[in-house]
Amino acid sequence: MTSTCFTRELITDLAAGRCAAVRVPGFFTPGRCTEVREALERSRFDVYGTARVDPPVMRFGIGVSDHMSKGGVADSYWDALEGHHKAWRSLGLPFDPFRLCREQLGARWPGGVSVGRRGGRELGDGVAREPNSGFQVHFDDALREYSGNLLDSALLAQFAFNLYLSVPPAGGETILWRHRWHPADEAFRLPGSYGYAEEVVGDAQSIEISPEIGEALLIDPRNFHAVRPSDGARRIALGFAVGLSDTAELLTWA
Ligand SMILES: O=C(O)CCC(=O)C(=O)O
Ligand SMILES: [Fe+2]
Repeated sequence: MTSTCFTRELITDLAAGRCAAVRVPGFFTPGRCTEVREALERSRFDVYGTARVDPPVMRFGIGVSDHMSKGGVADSYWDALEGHHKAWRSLGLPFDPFRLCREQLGARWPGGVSVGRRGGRELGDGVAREPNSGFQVHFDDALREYSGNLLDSALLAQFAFNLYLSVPPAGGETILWRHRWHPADEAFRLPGSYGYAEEVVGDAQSIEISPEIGEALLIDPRNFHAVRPSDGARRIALGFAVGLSDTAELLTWA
């Protein structure tokens, strides 16, 4: 679905599985994209843990997936979060891009949107990710990845939000399959990786999205998805996970 904004109806349809993805072109103006992109391009990116994430994916800011421990969140995450906020502040942007994303995402959602909490503490608000060599076929599901609730609230549905700041002239497509995790899929798991061999999706129906600069994409990441390698330019997106809580709030984390 392509829309001029995230409506209550589209978010509901995505949560209910009635549509696979919501695209909002022009979510950020070209000027805003350039401002954030140029600041990021001047900055040093880190890399996701390379044992789990191969080919490597660069990131600016932290993600909870690097700090999972025994089905929970390691103390190292909370320590790293301070550095994360410092790094984003050091970009000197005149606006907070993740706040802006949240505000625009939740503008028509009656329950509002805020950064999720765990044990009363706010989680990370988002991360800039650069999967120039692509993302393996994978799914994201906090209910499977963590024992108990990741957030202080129970979740009814989950989304992945991406806002594209830089896209390559070729490659970099996001592919989404109509296939959700099933125990038999573990036979296709790449050893030690977050990803699966592409055969896992079999002949499932798929859609291919070539994101545009300034576009926001909201998907249900429990459907298997992948990003193809980029050719010719960096592929940089702001991203965070979104949960729909049992109190009908949208809660974000990274
Ligand atoms: O970069 C994208 O288009 C999707 C990345 C992804 O795997 C996610 O947001 O869960
Ligand atoms: Fe994902």
